[in-house]
Amino acid sequence: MADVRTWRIPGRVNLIGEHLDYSGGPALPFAIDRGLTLKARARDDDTVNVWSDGRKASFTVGESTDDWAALVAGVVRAVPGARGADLVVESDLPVGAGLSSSAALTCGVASALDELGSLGLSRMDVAKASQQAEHETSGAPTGLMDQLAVLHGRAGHAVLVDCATDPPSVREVPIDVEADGLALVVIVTGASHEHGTSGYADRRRECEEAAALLGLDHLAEAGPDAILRIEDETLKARTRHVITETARVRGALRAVESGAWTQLGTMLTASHASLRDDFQVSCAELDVAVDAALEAGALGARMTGGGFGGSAVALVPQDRVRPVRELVEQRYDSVGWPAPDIFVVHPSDGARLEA
Ligand code: GAF
Repeated sequence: MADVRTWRIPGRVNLIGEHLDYSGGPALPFAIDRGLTLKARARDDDTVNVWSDGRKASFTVGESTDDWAALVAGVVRAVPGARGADLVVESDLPVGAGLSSSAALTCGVASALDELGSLGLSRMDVAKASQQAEHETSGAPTGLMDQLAVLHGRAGHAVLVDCATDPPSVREVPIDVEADGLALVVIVTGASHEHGTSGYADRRRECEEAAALLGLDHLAEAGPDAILRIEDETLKARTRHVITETARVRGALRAVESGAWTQLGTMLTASHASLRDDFQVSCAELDVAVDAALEAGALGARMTGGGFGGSAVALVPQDRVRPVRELVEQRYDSVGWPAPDIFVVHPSDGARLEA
């Protein structure tokens, strides 16, 4: 019987730099202390068995499926040389919460297939196979930020992912909000979030259209004057988000590096306003969570991830975490929404082989 290898793959929170990866811009995500455990064992045939949440799916290497394991089958197809395997997935990461449960699953499966078959893939190869599986399975033309955060995360660090180059560059950035009495709080709104059917693809198309009008390969290359050169109000607003968000990431990076938390908070909140008003990817549940967190004492708060539901992140003095939780819950309750899941996260290690 082949050895069982155990992988731990985290989810991620994006601190700032939203909807920039596919436009050639920067993002500053970090891996979190919630994620997936994947147990993997090589088989000597071409069958892949997957167990998760009390369910089992089986398929042959190269096959597509349309059941819950479709994403796993997509990864097996995207990893050249993949062989049969038994895979058991356990998760403490809420699914569909904008915390990259899909990237954790796809990167975990690709990493396991690589290791079981001694395929010699780099982390960038794993990230790209994972992205390909996501594109083919969900139809959402996502960027590479999530995969790179999940793979390159490191405890006590954020991951600066700069998509100005292909492949993107990745740099670890130390971050320690707790030393200064602060916490990073995630609010899982419970509002549904599905990039395959949301406006994600529309936003990407709009950014590409704006870049083409400006004669650029990628919209994040645009200078401030670009807004004056676009007449269409929608494309102008999308461009304004990309330009201002790119500048905010640069500012946030300086704030993180110097521990200027009040400034960081201001940039997080400005990022939310831009995503809500210019990029139009927020929703009522996210806006209520952000407003309540700020009202209860957060230094800053914003939606995180692709939006249209999912989660918000707030930078909160430790003695205000409870008031933030109570006010968000109260606001949700007052409009009849289910209670959100609210928890503190810590920048954590990326995907790793545990045993
Ligand atoms: C989703 C995508 F998967 C990422 O690539 C990124 O575009 C993000 O939305 C928005 O910043 O998580």
